[in-house]
This record gives sequence, structure tokens and C-alpha cells, in this order.
Amino acid sequence: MKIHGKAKTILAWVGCLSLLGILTAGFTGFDTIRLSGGIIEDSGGNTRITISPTGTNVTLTGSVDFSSYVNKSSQPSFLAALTTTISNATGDGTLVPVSYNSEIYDLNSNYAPGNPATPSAGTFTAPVDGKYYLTATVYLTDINAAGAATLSIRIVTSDRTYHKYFQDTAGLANTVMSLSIDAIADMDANDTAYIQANAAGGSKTADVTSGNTTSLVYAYFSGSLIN
Ligand SMILES: [Ca+2]
Ligand SMILES: [Ca+2]
Ligand SMILES: [Ca+2]
Repeated sequence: MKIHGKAKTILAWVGCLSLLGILTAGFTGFDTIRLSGGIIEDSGGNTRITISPTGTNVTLTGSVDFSSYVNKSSQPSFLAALTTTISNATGDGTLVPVSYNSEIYDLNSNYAPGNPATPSAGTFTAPVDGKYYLTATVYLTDINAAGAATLSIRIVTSDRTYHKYFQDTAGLANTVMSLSIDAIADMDANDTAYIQANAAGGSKTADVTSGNTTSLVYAYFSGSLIN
């Protein structure tokens, strides 16, 4: 192993270290090696770890094997629920921005709750370019279509919209439908994602319904950066 930068100075100072074996001597508990930047190479001269001079990035080159779990406590990830019903919001085809007003968790503070009174959409903003797993449900009640009711739930991102359609062929009064959707969305930094739903084929009686209690969630929106 070859070490560049300030680490070289540190290793010269820690004279008891062996570069031919496992580095154990001289380290106890949470001792610190402080680098202002540099690279660590394997015995073949291949760069394996790069630490940027600014101290903001560490780049690992090649595959990385973890023998235990990896807990990424700041990885963008959120879960929000709708806890207030949006009444008489659709049924006539109106696309409703779903408000998901109550955050259950928001690990990197990238989710802004919506307001069911307006209604305005609960919106996730991607902090970095990446692939984001997004999933949502809505619970539509009081759908009174004269004939067939067409329903949809959509994930609306800055670059594209993901649609999922359903049809209630019976067209019964007071029909209820639970709709769900998911996608692995390609998002750029500062792209947004929110949920829309609608019912068509009748009048504007349909409600986007919340759970009975905060522990019984009928409508939720969640997402996480996966890659
Ligand atoms: Ca938030
Ligand atoms: Ca974009
Ligand atoms: Ca209603």
C-alpha cells in the first residue's frame, strides 16, 4: 500500500507502523488520522480511495463489500401521510394535487408537506442527481359515476409523469377505490416529485380520504434515493 499526502507524514511519525501488514500498532480507541487530501493505493499501484482536498468527498474505486449493515442516516428518504380528507375534490376528471400533509420521517429535509385546504401538493425535491424509488397510495371515496368511472394516480416529476389507470365498470353510487403507484424515477438535482389523482365519469363528489387515525394510514407518499 502506498499513501500520499499528509498521511505519509503521519506514518513517518508513527514509527512502529508496518506497511507490510495490518496497521494496528499505535492505534487505540478512536485515534484520528487527519488528511487534507490524498489517495490510498493498493500494492499494484491502483487508486482505491481518494480524499478530495476540500474534505467533502471520499471516492472508493472498484466494488465495495460490506460484511454488516450500512446505515446511511442522511440518505434522502421520506414518508408522509394525508391526515385531512380533501372533500369533493374530483369525480368530474379534475386532477387533484394530493397534499400528504403529515411527515412521518424526512431524513434529509427534502420533503415539503402540502395543504389539504387549498389543496396543494406535498412535494419532494431531489437534492442530487440520482435514481429515486417513489411510491404512493390514495383512497378515493364517494365516487358517483353515471356509468363507467375512470380513475388514475400519477407521479409527476420535473422530467416525466408516471400514470396508472383504473376502471370501475360498475359505476355504482358511493364507489370507493384505493389506488397505488410506484416508479424508479430518474431525477436531476432540484427536480421535484408530487402525486396527482382523479376520478372521471361523474360529478365532483369524490373525496381524497385520509386515514381514521394517524396509525391507520390510507394515503401515503414515500421515496428514497437508491442510486
Ligand atoms: Ca420536510
Ligand atoms: Ca430534470
Ligand atoms: Ca364527497
